[in-house]
Amino acid sequence: MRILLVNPSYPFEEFPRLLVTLPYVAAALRADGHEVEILDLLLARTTPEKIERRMQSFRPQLVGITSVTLNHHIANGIGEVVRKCDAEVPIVMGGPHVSFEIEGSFRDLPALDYIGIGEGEHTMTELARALEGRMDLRDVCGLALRDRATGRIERTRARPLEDDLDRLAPPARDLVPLARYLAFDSHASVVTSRGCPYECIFCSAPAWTGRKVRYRDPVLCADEIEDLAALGFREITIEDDLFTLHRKHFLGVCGELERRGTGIRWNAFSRVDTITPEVVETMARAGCQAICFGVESGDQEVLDLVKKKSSLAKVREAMRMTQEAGISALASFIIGLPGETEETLRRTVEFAESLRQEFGCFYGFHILAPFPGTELRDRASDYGLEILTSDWTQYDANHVVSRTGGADIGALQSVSDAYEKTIRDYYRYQDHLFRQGSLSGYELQTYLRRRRQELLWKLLLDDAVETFAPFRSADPVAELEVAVTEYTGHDPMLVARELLRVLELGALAAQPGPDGLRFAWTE
Ligand code: B12
Ligand code: SF4
Repeated sequence: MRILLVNPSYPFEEFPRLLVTLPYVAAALRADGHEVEILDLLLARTTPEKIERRMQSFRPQLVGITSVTLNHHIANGIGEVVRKCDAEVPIVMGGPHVSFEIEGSFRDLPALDYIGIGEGEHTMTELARALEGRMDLRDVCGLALRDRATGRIERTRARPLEDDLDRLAPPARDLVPLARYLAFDSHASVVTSRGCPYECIFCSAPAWTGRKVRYRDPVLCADEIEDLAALGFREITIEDDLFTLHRKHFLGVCGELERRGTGIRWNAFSRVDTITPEVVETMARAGCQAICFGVESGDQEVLDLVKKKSSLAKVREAMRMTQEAGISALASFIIGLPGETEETLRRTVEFAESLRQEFGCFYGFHILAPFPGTELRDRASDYGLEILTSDWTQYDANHVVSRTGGADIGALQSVSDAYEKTIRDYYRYQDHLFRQGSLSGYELQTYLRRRRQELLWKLLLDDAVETFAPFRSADPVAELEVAVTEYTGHDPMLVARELLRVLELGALAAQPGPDGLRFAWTE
């Protein structure tokens, strides 16, 4: 059967990476004999025309759409366009948001027929089989289905988590517009394990990827990373909930990477209490350049209340060890957690700043969003938390959507705003250093990446290149450079260099027409 999988755009607070989400689902479907296409709109603006075009050219017999809470409204818009194009085609959604918000998701999108709850590889394959009449729909595990005639919603038996991750077909990255990701200098995601045994109340991991952790063969993980390096990706993000959890697995992956000497740089998520000098030194030798730690709060009582099971002393220790190993540490904080007061907020800001001053680590603040699937959302009142809205567009971790008794909304928002301002000031300072020629090493590399991404982002999100008048001169690329410079206001040298790069990569291609040459991003 012909199956179209769609990845909606993301409201860009953070820069996008090449995800494995739909490539895993697509690989499983392909291995079962289906013809699969992915319409990946992550590095694009989602417009009805793009969806209509693909619906017409591919004529799918099943459409699957992924989303997280933040881009769920965009996924709904895609579902509506799909339904307008084809009144019959079954539509299924999956991902962490819809899995925990079944009734609401059906309500928000009348065109929705199915929800794949939890891991999608087997559920989607069985759903396709059932739609082909090869098995009974009600035997497909992990499915919520709505009867079109009666509107009744039913759930089938739960889908067990896949125990043997090595059984899964490797992610079908060939189905996504790789050239765009390379043009964008994106990180490529790799998942070496699924699950986390901890039970932090603000996190959906325990209910989502499960408390029993499942590991892939380290050799296969290193193969995948090597393949990505060969494709031209310069940085990998290991997306595991907690990469440094299991010593044998973690040493296995790092050992393979070190032995192969791929030279590829990567980063990962960790907990401070899993860090030892041996751990960070091993990671550094294997190419790790940054570790993101969920520190969450600078107040021990808040940490205890949210079941983080860590201590401020351990945070300091981990930051020191990471710095000594030559790895950048990023401390991630959540403000507005249960127990938050203006005093704990002040302590958190001071603690974050002390980590920067003492250990040179970066830090980031996010405002608490009590996501579906978290203990905190399910038992909000037990934790003294008032949820102010379920408008999912506000769940971007930059808006106040809940409140504790002790800290008012203005106090939370002002910490977040002050942090945003610090980042903007830092960017301006970097611009100044760059103009003076005093940036070097990793700082220069990240600066250039940011400039490049700002430029490309403007072009991609506005669909700008496609709207330029056709070029008729003997040197259309030079004409394009002038048009892009005028449109974006970016430095002409940067524009010339970047356009050349994206044209060489094939991410942008020239299309001759009757009235001249036009350029367009390839899908
Ligand atoms: C990569 C990632 C990101 C990326 C991209 C997110 C995206 N998808 O667009 C970035 C860095 C942008 C990001 C940001 C955030 N993220 Co994030 N992120 C992840 C992460 C680490 C990995 C995702 C992944 O690749 N997983 C591996 C693949 C195999 O699993 P999967 O994506 O879930 O896909 C499977 C199933 O969902 C299902 N499925 C998915 N789609 C479909 C479709 C169909 C049709 C079917 C049938 C099945 C199906 O099948 C897939 C294969 O099994 C997950 C944690 C995790 N371990 O999953 C969190 C996670 C998705 N993020 C989360 C959160 C909370 C955030 C932040 C809000 C965190 C924060 N406070 O900063 C921010 C947003 C900040 C902002 N202001 O924008 C939550 C999601 C909560 C939610 N309900 O949306 C997660 C689950 C982490 C957690 N445990 O809490 N994140
Ligand atoms: S915050 Fe980190 S340690 Fe806590 S449950 Fe989520 S993934 Fe696990």
